[in-house]
Amino acid sequence: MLPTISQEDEFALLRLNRPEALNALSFAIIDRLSELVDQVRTMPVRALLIIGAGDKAFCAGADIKELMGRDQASQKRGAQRGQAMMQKIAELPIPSVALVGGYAFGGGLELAMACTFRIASPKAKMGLPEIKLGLIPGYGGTQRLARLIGEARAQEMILSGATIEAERAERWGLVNAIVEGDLLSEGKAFARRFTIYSLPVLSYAKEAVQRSLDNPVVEGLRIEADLSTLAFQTADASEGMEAFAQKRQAVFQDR
Ligand code: CO8
Repeated sequence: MLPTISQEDEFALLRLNRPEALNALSFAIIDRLSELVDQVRTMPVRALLIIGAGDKAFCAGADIKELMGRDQASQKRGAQRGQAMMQKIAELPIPSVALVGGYAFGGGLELAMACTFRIASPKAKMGLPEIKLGLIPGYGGTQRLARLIGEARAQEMILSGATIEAERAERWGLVNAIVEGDLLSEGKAFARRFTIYSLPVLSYAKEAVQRSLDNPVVEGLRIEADLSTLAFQTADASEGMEAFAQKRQAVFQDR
């Protein structure tokens, strides 16, 4: 079945819905995800959570059976479709959290890496095993993994196709936290550490950090000066500073 979106509390919850194939990403699923991410932009939500159906997998990657026998042109278009969908997630103004409850392999890990954060259950297993198929990652993995964990570890994972356990993923900075218990409740609790703040200010902060990775530091500092000025001009900045001076809790209104 295709993925679904729903609103739970202040969150958009995107659920991969193909447990019988460990939530593998067919092209129909990628296209649906792309539509759903567009929909998220219109929802009155403060963060996006992405979860896989079933207790075995977040997502086992691109649908390998569908990839077989494709010609060069359709392979390239396919990679670009997956990349574009994941880039849409990365560029959302609200933060996103991948809830990795089991396997996150190949395109599944790439989907998780397109999110702002990843939290994992202790049994989660992650990897980019494309090399074992005679392939390399095609949905952003070669770009995002090194940015997250550094070149040497990214090369180690991509060139060996090795699976890493949740514990090592946390140590390497691939996941933000390992959580026991119900993954969705834990995901909401994790996200509430930042969704309590002003949404426009959160989006400026997220954008400034993201753009630091694509720009030389001098250009990044210019971007930071611009975005921090935009944040400074919000009513929420006035409220936050006033609340500090008055020794009370700030009440942000997303403006
Ligand atoms: N694609 C299609 N079907 C899958 C996939 C997948 N990626 N992963 C699992 N499935 C299916 C299995 O075929 C099986 O179906 P069936 O019951 O009909 O045989 C069902 O899900 C259950 O899987 P297993 O029986 O294999 O479950 P296990 O618990 O034994 O093993 C594993 C779980 C270890 C996760 C195993 O399923 C596995 O290794 N899966 C493949 C992981 C992988 O290699 N992922 C990377 C895929 S390539 C990719 O993501 C990017 C490619 C480049 C993109 C460019 C595209 C244009």
